[in-house]
Amino acid sequence: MSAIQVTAKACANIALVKYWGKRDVRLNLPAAGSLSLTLAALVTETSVLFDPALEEDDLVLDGEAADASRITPFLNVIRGVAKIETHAWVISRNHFPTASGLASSASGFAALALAASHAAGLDPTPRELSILARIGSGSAARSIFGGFVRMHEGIRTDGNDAFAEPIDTPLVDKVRMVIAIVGGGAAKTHGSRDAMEHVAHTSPLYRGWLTTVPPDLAAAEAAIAAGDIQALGEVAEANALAMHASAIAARPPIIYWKPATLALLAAVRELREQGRAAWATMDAGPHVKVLTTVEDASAVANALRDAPGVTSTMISEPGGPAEITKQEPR
Ligand code: 2P0
Repeated sequence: MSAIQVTAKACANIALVKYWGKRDVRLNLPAAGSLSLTLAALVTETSVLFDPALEEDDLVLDGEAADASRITPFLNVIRGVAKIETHAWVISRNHFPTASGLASSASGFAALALAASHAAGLDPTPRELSILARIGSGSAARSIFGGFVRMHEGIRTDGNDAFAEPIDTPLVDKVRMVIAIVGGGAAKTHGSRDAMEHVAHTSPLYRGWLTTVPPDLAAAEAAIAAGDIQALGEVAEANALAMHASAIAARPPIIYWKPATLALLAAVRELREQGRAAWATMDAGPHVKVLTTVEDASAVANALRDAPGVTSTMISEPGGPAEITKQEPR
C-alpha cells in the first residue's frame, strides 16, 4: 500500500430526539433511534497517515500529545477491514470556540472514520462510514451527514442496520441553533458514555424514557416533513426534558443542570411568549441549545446573552456532511 495522508472534516451535531441508552455497549448499538441537526459552527479536522515506522498509534489533539488508547481499538477495526497492521499518525483539531465545553466525540469520530478509512486504502459508502463512525461513538454516526439526520436503532446483533441517514428537507434552510454556554465550559462531571449506562441500570424512569422515544421520533419526522418548526421544537424540548428526568432519577442522581440552565429555560419560554421561535435542548452538560429560525436567531441570542450565568452565545447554521479536505501521497 502506498502511504497517503488524508485530512477530513466533520461537524458536531445536536440531537433533537436524544440517543440515551444502548442495546450493545461494545458496538455502540443504541437502544432507540435518534434525530439530530448537524452544526456548521462546530467542526473537527483530522489528518491520518499509516506509517510502517510507527510501533503504536500516535495522537496529537489540539496541538498536544494525547492518549491514543480510545482511538486504537477504533483504528483496529479499520485495519481489520483493510487487512493492514500498520500504526497511524492522527492529528486532530477542534475548531470550536475556545473553552466552550462543547468538544464532541461526534465530530471527532466522524472525521477520524472518514480520514482513516481512506488513508487505509478503503472507499466506504456514506452508510458504511456511518456504521464505522458509530463504533467510535454512537452520536458520530449522525455527523457523517449534514442537516437533519435520522439514526436508526436497527435490530441486528452485528450493527449493520444501525446507521444514520440524512433527511432531505427545505426546512434546513430556515433553521438556526443558538448555543448558550454556561459557566465558561468547565469540564462536565459525568461523561455521557458512563452516564447513560448508569441511568439504564439504576433509574426507575429509564423505561419510561425509552417508551417516549418512538412517538417523539415519529412526531419529529412528521414535523420536518410538514416544515413545521413549532411542532419540531415542542417535541425536541419535551424529549430533552424527559432524557434529563431519567438522569435526575438515577441512583445516585446525575444532574447536569446549573442554575443558569434553568434561567435559560425560563428565558426561552419568555421568548416564546413574546412570539419568537425558540425551543431548548440540553445534552450531557449545563449548556442550552435553542432551535430557532433565521429571522429570530439574533433576537434569541441577544436575550440569552443577558441571562445570569451565561458566558457566551453563538449562532450556528446547519452544517454539511463530513468531507475529505486534503489527500497527499507520502
Ligand atoms: C445525543 N448524547 O443524542 C445524546 C444526548 C448526549 C446526550 O449522544 O458512548 O458520546 O460514544 O456512544 O455518542 C453522547 O453520547 O456516546 C450523546 P457513546 P456519545 O447527542
